[in-house]
Amino acid sequence: MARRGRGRFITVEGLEGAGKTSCLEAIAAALRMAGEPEPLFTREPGGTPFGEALRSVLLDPQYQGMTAEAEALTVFAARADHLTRVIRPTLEAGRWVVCDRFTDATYAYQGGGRGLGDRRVAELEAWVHGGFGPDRTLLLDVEPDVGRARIATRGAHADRFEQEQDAFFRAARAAYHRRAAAEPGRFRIVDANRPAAEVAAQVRHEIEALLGHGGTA
Ligand code: Z5A
Repeated sequence: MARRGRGRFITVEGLEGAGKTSCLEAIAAALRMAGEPEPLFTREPGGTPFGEALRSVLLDPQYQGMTAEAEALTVFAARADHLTRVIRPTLEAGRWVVCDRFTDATYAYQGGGRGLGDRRVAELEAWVHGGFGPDRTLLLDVEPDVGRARIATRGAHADRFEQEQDAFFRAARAAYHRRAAAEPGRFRIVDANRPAAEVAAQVRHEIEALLGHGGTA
């Protein structure tokens, strides 16, 4: 039997409350409909025991004074572990990986939101994963107010990022837009202000289109 080629690496990005969780379900449905094997679903920060431990630190409101530099380095420490132990081996084995956030989130939140700028993030990106990156990135683009109103209904305690002010999220969204404009071949922007069913339909369409272009490699 012929060995399957490298799996596809799909990332999902967007502000809080954009609907990334529903998007992951729509991706799974599209792949199932196409008869593709179940992908690996993972997330950042996180995806390994070490990465999940760092995620807890990053989200913990008691570390509110963490510097932008420390935050970026922590995110990339988790990513280095995740890439080496989970993402690359899974792709090499021919399986798709779908990741809830990846390095574009660092450009958005640390580069944009915290004001660290693109250059510092690019240096860490070059060190940690060089030319490696997602095959397709779905950016669920939501107005910060709309996203925040959605998560407000959850009733959980706000994490360290959720406690940020509107300016932080506007800067993060602008950074996402710059990333998408710079790499139109990789990004697909999904208007996530729309009803959930419409968002899911576009997500399924984007995955079907990717499969139509040699998805199983
Ligand atoms: N972070 C970082 O700073 N740097 C990095 O490099 C990385 C991450 C990788 C944790 O991420 C934090 O890490 C993140 C940035 C930082 N913090 N922030 N902000 P996360 O992915 O866990 O955090 P999140 O964005 O806060 O997740 P979230 O709030 O769960 O958002 P979501 O997954 O997009 O939302 P959801 O759970 O799918 O939906 C939220 C609710 O809205 C839910 O009740 C849905 O039923 C509802 N919903 C969803 N879509 C719709 C539509 N279309 N209409 C109506 N209602 C909807």
